[in-house]
Amino acid sequence: ADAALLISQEGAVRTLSFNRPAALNAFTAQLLAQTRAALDEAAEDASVRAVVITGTGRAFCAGQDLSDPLIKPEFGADARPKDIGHLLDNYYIPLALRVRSMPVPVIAAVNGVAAGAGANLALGCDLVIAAESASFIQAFSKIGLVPDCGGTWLLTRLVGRAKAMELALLGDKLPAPEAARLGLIARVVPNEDLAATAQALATRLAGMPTRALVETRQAFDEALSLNFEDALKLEAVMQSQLGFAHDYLEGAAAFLEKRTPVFKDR
Ligand code: T3D
Repeated sequence: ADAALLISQEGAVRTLSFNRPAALNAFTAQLLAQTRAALDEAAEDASVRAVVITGTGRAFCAGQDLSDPLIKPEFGADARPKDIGHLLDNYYIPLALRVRSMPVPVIAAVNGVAAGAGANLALGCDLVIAAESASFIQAFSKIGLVPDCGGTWLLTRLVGRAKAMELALLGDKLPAPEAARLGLIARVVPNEDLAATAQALATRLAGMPTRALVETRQAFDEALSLNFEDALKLEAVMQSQLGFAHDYLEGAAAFLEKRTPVFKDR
């Protein structure tokens, strides 16, 4: 139970819990590496059809651990910018890309404060739900940095430039209910319901046609930089591939036969 990352599985749902509650689950290099390795493992494990990411204690994740001994000693007065780049190249970028390329849907169950890279890692997940008392803080500007872990890309697209700039420049705490109203996250639930809601949503997604869900994520991401006609063409390419897959045949047949489908593609 002393592990910085707890890993559990219930049915087809793998849950990863950041577990450094005394430091509000801030990311050390070790926790970042463990999270990425756990996602790699979940990606390779055919028994996993959905992943939930959450935190223990009163925080989801306070972002980079600003006292991480693995990183801090490397910060000489002149070397700091280069070393932050190193940290991003080696830990944050691969982790953010890993989340966004998982072969199964990823749900962030934001149980408490999510700051800096912790906030943006959550926002990069496929479905973000939060406890009523949770909050999101773009803490970067306060320590002289830009939003990272995808923040520049995600925030502007999720809430538009005006709100994105307000959140990023001021770095104020955004309560979860307000985040849901803005469309930054999908929904807010009572604190005591968060874990069960996340598990139920993940279980539901795990029973759905996984490939279609994952290609939907990919299509949405790609469509952001396509014109309408090219988006239509991309949909057609994906649809024609999915049309030959087991899950479409099963889904359509089950509908016509008025029975419950059993999906298995991944
Ligand atoms: O090198 C780089 O910086 C690269 C960049 C990477 C990306 C980033 O994520 S940059 C952003 C880093 N994160 C922050 O700046 C957030 C810092 N934390 C806070 O602003 C506050 O802790 C919160 C708003 C998140 C919560 O406030 P509050 O009042 O509820 O709790 P607290 O008392 O501040 O924190 C409780 C403990 O957690 C405290 O330790 P203590 O005094 O009880 O021993 C605090 O130091 C520790 N803690 C919280 N956040 C971090 C942290 N320790 C290390 N790093 C943290 N980020």
